[in-house]
Amino acid sequence: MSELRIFSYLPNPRLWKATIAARLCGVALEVRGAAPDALRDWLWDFDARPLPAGEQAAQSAALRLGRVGFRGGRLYKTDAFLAAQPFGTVPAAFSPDGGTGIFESNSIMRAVARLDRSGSALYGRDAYEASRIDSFLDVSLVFARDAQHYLLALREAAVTRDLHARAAEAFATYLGGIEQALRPHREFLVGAALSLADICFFAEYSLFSNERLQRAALAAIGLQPISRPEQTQEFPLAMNHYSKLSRHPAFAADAAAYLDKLVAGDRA
Ligand SMILES: N[C@@H](CCC(=O)N[C@@H](CS)C(=O)NCC(=O)O)C(=O)O
Repeated sequence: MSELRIFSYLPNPRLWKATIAARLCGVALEVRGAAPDALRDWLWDFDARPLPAGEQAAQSAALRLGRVGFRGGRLYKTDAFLAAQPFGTVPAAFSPDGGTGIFESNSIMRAVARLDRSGSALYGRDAYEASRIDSFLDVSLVFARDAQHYLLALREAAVTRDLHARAAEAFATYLGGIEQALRPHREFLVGAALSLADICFFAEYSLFSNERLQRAALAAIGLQPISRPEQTQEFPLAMNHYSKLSRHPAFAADAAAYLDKLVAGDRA
């Protein structure tokens, strides 16, 4: 039986934070979801499910306006969903009885680590390591916020030079910190083993890399992707760490197809 249910659009690198952690510590997850546009015809609920056209009228009380990533679109979010998920966002996780909602992908990942009974120490070996992991998760969220504005603007064909410049600055700050943390020859971001900090870095960098699929839209306004390989030579330790993580079976299970698509896009 699953120990945590998660509803999300798919694929979603932020969901990988939980699925990678679950694979590493043997926690059973149930994931429900579909492609972003398909979620407009889903009922957003603990019992999230596709809403057939014939049932949509009966759910009209659940209609709300989407904001982030679904801007202006109508979404079917039940009152119970909003009671459990007050910000109304996905990924949205629930305890097995649906009584407790957990939101924000970093917190959902932490929930998985707290359910770990395998002794994997993904959330650190003591209070100091756990707190250092939290530090990485916090800076990742700051980066993620700027990245989200930029990526959504790219998706909505509304990117500006200003948004690109802000994303480039956030990227350089984030990668600079990761690079520094791995100096001179550290294998992991915290302590001597893989932790939630590494998983979070991997997921956020993967999501950001999605900008590479919008190369043509960027070129049209005289810009280039920020995460292009030659630029990341500035961050050799961070990129080497990312590349090693991408080959780890627990990471590749989620990321391989997504990353292959990016590489194919670079060659096109
Ligand atoms: N920082 C959040 C981001 C969650 C988020 O913003 N989700 C958006 C989709 S990208 C959403 O669910 N929007 C629903 C709405 O606007 O109604 C996380 O990491 O989980």
